[in-house]
Amino acid sequence: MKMVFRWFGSNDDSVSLKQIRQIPGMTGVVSALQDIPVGEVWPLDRILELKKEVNDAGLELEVIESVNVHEDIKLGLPSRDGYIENYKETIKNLSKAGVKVICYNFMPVFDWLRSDLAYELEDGSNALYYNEELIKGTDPVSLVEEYQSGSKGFTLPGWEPERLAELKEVMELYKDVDEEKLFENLKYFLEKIIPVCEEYDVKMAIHPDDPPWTIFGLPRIISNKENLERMVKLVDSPYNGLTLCSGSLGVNPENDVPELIRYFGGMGRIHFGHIRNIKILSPGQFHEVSHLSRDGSLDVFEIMKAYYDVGFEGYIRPDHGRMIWDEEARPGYGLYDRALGVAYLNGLWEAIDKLSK
Ligand SMILES: [Mn+2]
Repeated sequence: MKMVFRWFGSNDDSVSLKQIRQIPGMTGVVSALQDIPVGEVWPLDRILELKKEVNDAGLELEVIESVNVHEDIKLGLPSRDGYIENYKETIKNLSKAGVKVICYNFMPVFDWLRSDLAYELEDGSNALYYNEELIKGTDPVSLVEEYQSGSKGFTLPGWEPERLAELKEVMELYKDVDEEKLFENLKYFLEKIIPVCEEYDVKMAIHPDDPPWTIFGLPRIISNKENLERMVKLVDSPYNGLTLCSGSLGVNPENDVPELIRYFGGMGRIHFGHIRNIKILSPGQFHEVSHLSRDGSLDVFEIMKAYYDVGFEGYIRPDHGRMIWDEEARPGYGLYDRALGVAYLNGLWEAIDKLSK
Protein backbone atom coordinates (compact mmCIF):
# COMPACT_ATOMS: atom_id res chain seq x y z
CA MET A 1 0.00 0.00 0.00
CA LYS A 2 1.28 3.42 -0.91
CA MET A 3 -0.28 6.42 0.85
CA VAL A 4 -0.92 9.43 -1.38
CA PHE A 5 -2.74 12.76 -1.04
CA ARG A 6 -4.80 14.69 -3.54
CA TRP A 7 -3.29 18.03 -4.54
CA PHE A 8 -4.81 20.46 -7.01
CA GLY A 9 -1.65 22.31 -8.00
CA SER A 10 0.09 25.38 -6.63
CA ASN A 11 -2.40 27.78 -8.27
CA ASP A 12 -5.55 26.13 -7.04
CA ASP A 13 -4.91 24.58 -3.63
CA SER A 14 -4.62 26.03 -0.12
CA VAL A 15 -2.43 23.07 0.84
CA SER A 16 1.26 23.15 -0.09
CA LEU A 17 3.48 20.28 -1.19
CA LYS A 18 5.70 20.99 1.82
CA GLN A 19 2.75 20.45 4.16
CA ILE A 20 1.83 17.22 2.39
CA ARG A 21 5.42 15.99 2.56
CA GLN A 22 5.34 16.41 6.34
CA ILE A 23 2.38 14.07 6.85
CA PRO A 24 3.84 10.82 8.24
CA GLY A 25 4.15 8.04 5.70
CA MET A 26 3.23 10.17 2.70
CA THR A 27 4.76 8.99 -0.57
CA GLY A 28 3.20 11.18 -3.21
CA VAL A 29 0.41 13.31 -4.55
CA VAL A 30 -2.49 12.61 -6.83
CA SER A 31 -2.89 15.55 -9.16
CA ALA A 32 -4.04 16.74 -12.57
CA LEU A 33 -3.59 19.48 -15.15
CA GLN A 34 -6.84 21.12 -14.28
CA ASP A 35 -6.64 23.88 -16.85
CA ILE A 36 -6.53 21.57 -19.89
CA PRO A 37 -10.07 21.52 -21.32
CA VAL A 38 -11.71 18.11 -21.26
CA GLY A 39 -11.04 16.22 -24.50
CA GLU A 40 -7.69 17.85 -25.28
CA VAL A 41 -4.30 16.12 -25.16
CA TRP A 42 -2.26 16.79 -22.03
CA PRO A 43 1.08 18.09 -23.35
CA LEU A 44 4.11 16.12 -22.23
CA ASP A 45 6.06 19.24 -21.25
CA ARG A 46 3.26 20.37 -18.94
CA ILE A 47 3.09 16.93 -17.31
CA LEU A 48 6.86 16.89 -16.83
CA GLU A 49 6.75 20.37 -15.34
CA LEU A 50 4.17 19.22 -12.78
CA LYS A 51 6.17 16.07 -12.06
CA LYS A 52 9.32 18.11 -11.45
CA GLU A 53 7.53 20.41 -9.04
CA VAL A 54 6.18 17.41 -7.11
CA ASN A 55 9.47 15.49 -7.17
CA ASP A 56 11.41 18.57 -6.03
CA ALA A 57 9.20 18.60 -2.94
CA GLY A 58 10.24 15.00 -2.18
CA LEU A 59 7.01 13.41 -3.41
CA GLU A 60 6.01 11.12 -6.28
CA LEU A 61 3.45 11.70 -9.02
CA GLU A 62 2.29 8.21 -9.94
CA VAL A 63 -1.47 8.71 -9.85
CA ILE A 64 -3.55 11.17 -11.87
CA GLU A 65 -7.04 12.19 -10.81
CA SER A 66 -8.75 12.77 -13.11
CA VAL A 67 -8.33 12.64 -16.82
CA ASN A 68 -11.95 13.51 -17.53
CA VAL A 69 -13.80 11.74 -20.30
CA HIS A 70 -15.41 14.03 -22.88
CA GLU A 71 -19.21 14.06 -22.81
CA ASP A 72 -19.32 12.99 -26.49
CA ILE A 73 -17.64 9.69 -25.52
CA LYS A 74 -20.21 9.08 -22.79
CA LEU A 75 -22.99 10.00 -25.20
CA GLY A 76 -21.55 7.83 -27.98
CA LEU A 77 -21.60 10.64 -30.57
CA PRO A 78 -19.67 10.23 -33.85
CA SER A 79 -17.22 12.88 -32.66
CA ARG A 80 -16.10 10.54 -29.86
CA ASP A 81 -13.36 8.91 -31.96
CA GLY A 82 -11.31 12.11 -32.09
CA TYR A 83 -11.60 12.54 -28.34
CA ILE A 84 -10.62 8.91 -27.76
CA GLU A 85 -7.51 9.43 -29.92
CA ASN A 86 -6.64 12.42 -27.73
CA TYR A 87 -7.21 10.34 -24.59
CA LYS A 88 -4.76 7.74 -25.91
CA GLU A 89 -2.13 10.43 -26.48
CA THR A 90 -2.65 11.66 -22.93
CA ILE A 91 -2.15 8.11 -21.62
CA LYS A 92 1.11 7.82 -23.58
CA ASN A 93 2.35 11.19 -22.31
CA LEU A 94 1.49 10.32 -18.72
CA SER A 95 3.31 7.03 -19.08
CA LYS A 96 6.42 8.85 -20.28
CA ALA A 97 6.30 10.86 -17.05
CA GLY A 98 6.12 7.73 -14.89
CA VAL A 99 2.41 7.79 -14.12
CA LYS A 100 1.08 4.36 -13.16
CA VAL A 101 -2.64 4.88 -12.54
CA ILE A 102 -5.31 7.13 -14.06
CA CYS A 103 -8.49 7.70 -12.07
CA TYR A 104 -11.51 8.72 -14.16
CA ASN A 105 -15.26 8.47 -14.02
CA PHE A 106 -18.09 7.85 -16.44
CA MET A 107 -20.85 9.86 -14.79
CA PRO A 108 -23.08 11.70 -17.27
CA VAL A 109 -22.94 15.50 -16.97
CA PHE A 110 -22.51 15.68 -13.22
CA ASP A 111 -19.56 14.56 -11.24
CA TRP A 112 -20.09 14.12 -7.49
CA LEU A 113 -23.18 15.76 -6.08
CA ARG A 114 -24.11 17.20 -2.67
CA SER A 115 -26.85 19.46 -1.40
CA ASP A 116 -24.65 21.33 1.11
CA LEU A 117 -20.90 21.93 0.98
CA ALA A 118 -20.61 23.09 4.60
CA TYR A 119 -23.13 21.22 6.74
CA GLU A 120 -22.46 21.92 10.39
CA LEU A 121 -21.74 18.90 12.60
CA GLU A 122 -22.25 18.70 16.37
CA ASP A 123 -18.61 19.47 17.15
CA GLY A 124 -18.69 22.72 15.16
CA SER A 125 -16.81 21.32 12.18
CA ASN A 126 -18.53 21.13 8.81
CA ALA A 127 -18.70 18.58 6.06
CA LEU A 128 -20.38 17.77 2.77
CA TYR A 129 -24.01 16.75 3.06
CA TYR A 130 -26.50 15.09 0.72
CA ASN A 131 -30.25 15.01 0.95
CA GLU A 132 -32.14 13.39 -1.89
CA GLU A 133 -35.27 15.40 -1.07
CA LEU A 134 -33.42 18.71 -1.46
CA ILE A 135 -31.82 17.56 -4.73
CA LYS A 136 -35.22 16.58 -6.10
CA GLY A 137 -36.50 20.07 -5.41
CA THR A 138 -33.62 21.77 -7.26
CA ASP A 139 -33.08 22.22 -10.94
CA PRO A 140 -29.58 21.40 -12.18
CA VAL A 141 -28.74 24.92 -13.36
CA SER A 142 -29.39 26.64 -10.04
CA LEU A 143 -27.53 23.87 -8.26
CA VAL A 144 -24.43 24.58 -10.34
CA GLU A 145 -24.69 28.30 -9.60
CA GLU A 146 -24.94 27.54 -5.90
CA TYR A 147 -21.87 25.31 -6.05
CA GLN A 148 -19.83 27.95 -7.75
CA SER A 149 -20.70 30.52 -5.11
CA GLY A 150 -20.00 28.10 -2.22
CA SER A 151 -16.63 26.84 -3.40
CA LYS A 152 -14.59 29.60 -1.69
CA GLY A 153 -13.02 30.61 -4.99
CA PHE A 154 -11.58 27.18 -5.74
CA THR A 155 -12.60 25.19 -8.76
CA LEU A 156 -14.60 22.20 -7.62
CA PRO A 157 -13.38 19.15 -9.49
CA GLY A 158 -16.00 18.08 -11.97
CA TRP A 159 -17.82 21.38 -11.61
CA GLU A 160 -15.64 23.52 -13.82
CA PRO A 161 -17.78 26.39 -15.17
CA GLU A 162 -16.85 25.81 -18.82
CA ARG A 163 -17.82 22.18 -18.53
CA LEU A 164 -21.26 23.07 -17.31
CA ALA A 165 -21.89 26.12 -19.48
CA GLU A 166 -23.96 24.11 -21.91
CA LEU A 167 -25.74 22.17 -19.23
CA LYS A 168 -29.23 22.35 -20.67
CA GLU A 169 -28.25 21.14 -24.13
CA VAL A 170 -26.21 18.26 -22.73
CA MET A 171 -29.05 17.15 -20.45
CA GLU A 172 -31.26 17.07 -23.53
CA LEU A 173 -28.82 14.81 -25.42
CA TYR A 174 -28.95 12.23 -22.62
CA LYS A 175 -32.65 11.63 -23.19
CA ASP A 176 -31.70 8.80 -25.57
CA VAL A 177 -29.04 7.27 -23.28
CA ASP A 178 -30.15 4.67 -20.77
CA GLU A 179 -27.99 2.40 -18.59
CA GLU A 180 -27.51 -0.16 -21.35
CA LYS A 181 -26.42 2.49 -23.82
CA LEU A 182 -24.04 4.00 -21.28
CA PHE A 183 -22.45 0.58 -20.67
CA GLU A 184 -22.09 0.17 -24.44
CA ASN A 185 -20.40 3.55 -24.73
CA LEU A 186 -18.06 2.71 -21.86
CA LYS A 187 -17.16 -0.59 -23.52
CA TYR A 188 -16.43 1.19 -26.82
CA PHE A 189 -14.11 3.62 -25.00
CA LEU A 190 -12.32 0.88 -23.04
CA GLU A 191 -11.82 -1.35 -26.07
CA LYS A 192 -9.92 1.50 -27.72
CA ILE A 193 -7.83 2.66 -24.79
CA ILE A 194 -6.99 -0.49 -22.79
CA PRO A 195 -4.57 -1.86 -25.44
CA VAL A 196 -2.67 1.45 -25.17
CA CYS A 197 -2.67 1.12 -21.36
CA GLU A 198 -1.27 -2.40 -21.67
CA GLU A 199 1.47 -1.27 -24.00
CA TYR A 200 2.38 1.77 -21.89
CA ASP A 201 1.82 0.16 -18.49
CA VAL A 202 -0.77 2.62 -17.20
CA LYS A 203 -3.71 1.25 -15.24
CA MET A 204 -7.19 2.73 -15.61
CA ALA A 205 -9.19 3.02 -12.38
CA ILE A 206 -12.81 4.06 -12.75
CA HIS A 207 -14.32 5.99 -9.84
CA PRO A 208 -17.80 4.96 -8.71
CA ASP A 209 -20.72 7.29 -9.17
CA ASP A 210 -21.20 9.58 -6.23
CA PRO A 211 -23.85 9.12 -4.93
CA PRO A 212 -24.32 5.71 -6.56
CA TRP A 213 -27.82 6.19 -7.91
CA THR A 214 -29.67 8.02 -10.67
CA ILE A 215 -29.93 11.79 -10.37
CA PHE A 216 -32.02 14.20 -12.47
CA GLY A 217 -33.07 11.19 -14.53
CA LEU A 218 -29.51 10.60 -15.78
CA PRO A 219 -28.24 7.01 -15.89
CA ARG A 220 -25.44 6.10 -13.45
CA ILE A 221 -23.85 2.69 -13.80
CA ILE A 222 -20.77 2.41 -11.56
CA SER A 223 -22.80 1.90 -8.46
CA ASN A 224 -22.90 -1.62 -7.00
CA LYS A 225 -21.21 -5.03 -7.04
CA GLU A 226 -23.13 -6.35 -10.02
CA ASN A 227 -22.32 -3.31 -12.13
CA LEU A 228 -18.68 -3.18 -10.99
CA GLU A 229 -18.35 -6.80 -12.06
CA ARG A 230 -19.91 -6.00 -15.41
CA MET A 231 -17.55 -3.04 -15.75
CA VAL A 232 -14.33 -5.03 -15.15
CA LYS A 233 -15.48 -7.67 -17.62
CA LEU A 234 -16.29 -5.19 -20.40
CA VAL A 235 -12.62 -5.54 -21.25
CA ASP A 236 -11.09 -8.35 -19.27
CA SER A 237 -7.64 -6.94 -18.63
CA PRO A 238 -5.87 -6.13 -15.35
CA TYR A 239 -5.42 -2.63 -16.81
CA ASN A 240 -9.18 -2.13 -16.68
CA GLY A 241 -9.71 -1.60 -12.97
CA LEU A 242 -11.34 0.37 -10.21
CA THR A 243 -10.88 3.26 -7.85
CA LEU A 244 -12.70 1.76 -4.88
CA CYS A 245 -14.22 4.76 -3.14
CA SER A 246 -15.59 3.67 0.24
CA GLY A 247 -17.63 6.83 0.73
CA SER A 248 -19.25 6.83 -2.71
CA LEU A 249 -20.28 3.18 -2.64
CA GLY A 250 -20.89 3.07 1.12
CA VAL A 251 -23.83 5.47 1.18
CA ASN A 252 -25.91 2.63 -0.22
CA PRO A 253 -26.13 0.19 2.73
CA GLU A 254 -26.49 -2.67 0.26
CA ASN A 255 -22.88 -2.12 -0.77
CA ASP A 256 -20.71 -4.04 1.70
CA VAL A 257 -17.47 -2.10 1.21
CA PRO A 258 -15.02 -4.54 2.90
CA GLU A 259 -16.58 -7.37 0.89
CA LEU A 260 -16.20 -5.38 -2.35
CA ILE A 261 -12.53 -4.79 -1.51
CA ARG A 262 -11.97 -8.49 -0.85
CA TYR A 263 -13.76 -9.47 -4.04
CA PHE A 264 -12.32 -6.99 -6.55
CA GLY A 265 -9.02 -6.63 -4.71
CA GLY A 266 -8.69 -10.41 -4.79
CA MET A 267 -9.13 -10.21 -8.57
CA GLY A 268 -6.33 -7.64 -8.75
CA ARG A 269 -8.69 -5.04 -10.14
CA ILE A 270 -8.44 -2.32 -7.49
CA HIS A 271 -5.62 0.06 -8.38
CA PHE A 272 -6.55 2.97 -6.18
CA GLY A 273 -8.45 3.18 -2.90
CA HIS A 274 -10.29 6.27 -1.70
CA ILE A 275 -11.04 5.95 1.98
CA ARG A 276 -13.49 8.06 3.89
CA ASN A 277 -16.34 7.50 6.27
CA ILE A 278 -19.91 8.72 5.90
CA LYS A 279 -22.90 8.77 8.19
CA ILE A 280 -26.19 7.62 6.72
CA LEU A 281 -29.02 9.54 8.42
CA SER A 282 -31.85 7.92 6.45
CA PRO A 283 -32.15 6.40 2.97
CA GLY A 284 -30.88 9.04 0.54
CA GLN A 285 -29.56 11.30 3.29
CA PHE A 286 -25.99 11.31 4.54
CA HIS A 287 -23.13 13.54 5.55
CA GLU A 288 -19.40 13.01 5.60
CA VAL A 289 -17.57 12.53 8.90
CA SER A 290 -14.04 12.00 10.18
CA HIS A 291 -12.36 8.76 9.16
CA LEU A 292 -12.90 7.19 12.60
CA SER A 293 -15.18 4.12 12.45
CA ARG A 294 -17.33 5.13 15.39
CA ASP A 295 -18.12 8.53 13.84
CA GLY A 296 -19.83 7.05 10.81
CA SER A 297 -21.64 4.15 9.18
CA LEU A 298 -18.56 2.39 7.78
CA ASP A 299 -16.12 0.18 9.66
CA VAL A 300 -12.78 1.60 8.59
CA PHE A 301 -10.86 -1.12 10.42
CA GLU A 302 -12.63 -3.75 8.31
CA ILE A 303 -11.87 -1.72 5.18
CA MET A 304 -8.14 -1.60 5.96
CA LYS A 305 -8.16 -5.26 7.00
CA ALA A 306 -9.71 -6.19 3.65
CA TYR A 307 -6.99 -4.28 1.78
CA TYR A 308 -4.35 -5.92 3.95
CA ASP A 309 -5.74 -9.42 3.49
CA VAL A 310 -5.80 -9.20 -0.31
CA GLY A 311 -2.16 -8.07 -0.27
CA PHE A 312 -3.06 -4.69 -1.73
CA GLU A 313 -0.08 -3.03 -3.41
CA GLY A 314 -1.85 -0.09 -5.02
CA TYR A 315 -2.39 3.48 -3.88
CA ILE A 316 -4.60 4.70 -1.07
CA ARG A 317 -5.60 8.25 -0.29
CA PRO A 318 -7.78 9.77 2.38
CA ASP A 319 -10.82 11.01 0.56
CA HIS A 320 -12.74 14.11 1.65
CA GLY A 321 -12.20 15.48 5.13
CA ARG A 322 -14.28 17.74 7.31
CA MET A 323 -13.38 21.41 7.64
CA ILE A 324 -11.88 21.74 11.12
CA TRP A 325 -9.78 24.15 13.17
CA ASP A 326 -11.12 27.14 11.19
CA GLU A 327 -9.33 26.07 8.06
CA GLU A 328 -10.32 27.86 4.84
CA ALA A 329 -9.98 25.44 1.98
CA ARG A 330 -11.70 23.80 -0.93
CA PRO A 331 -14.78 21.94 0.42
CA GLY A 332 -13.74 18.39 1.34
CA TYR A 333 -10.07 19.06 0.67
CA GLY A 334 -8.58 20.84 3.64
CA LEU A 335 -5.25 19.75 5.09
CA TYR A 336 -6.08 19.03 8.71
CA ASP A 337 -8.82 16.44 8.69
CA ARG A 338 -7.35 14.55 5.76
CA ALA A 339 -3.97 14.45 7.53
CA LEU A 340 -5.70 13.10 10.65
CA GLY A 341 -7.31 10.51 8.38
CA VAL A 342 -3.91 9.45 7.04
CA ALA A 343 -2.49 9.05 10.56
CA TYR A 344 -5.47 6.89 11.52
CA LEU A 345 -5.28 4.73 8.37
CA ASN A 346 -1.53 4.25 8.85
CA GLY A 347 -2.13 3.30 12.48
CA LEU A 348 -4.72 0.71 11.52
CA TRP A 349 -2.41 -0.70 8.85
CA GLU A 350 0.55 -0.98 11.23
CA ALA A 351 -1.59 -2.68 13.88
CA ILE A 352 -3.09 -5.13 11.39
CA ASP A 353 0.35 -5.87 10.00
CA LYS A 354 1.98 -6.49 13.37
CA LEU A 355 -0.91 -8.56 14.70
CA SER A 356 -0.80 -10.69 11.55
CA LYS A 357 2.77 -11.80 12.12
MN1 LIG B 1 -13.74 9.21 -3.99
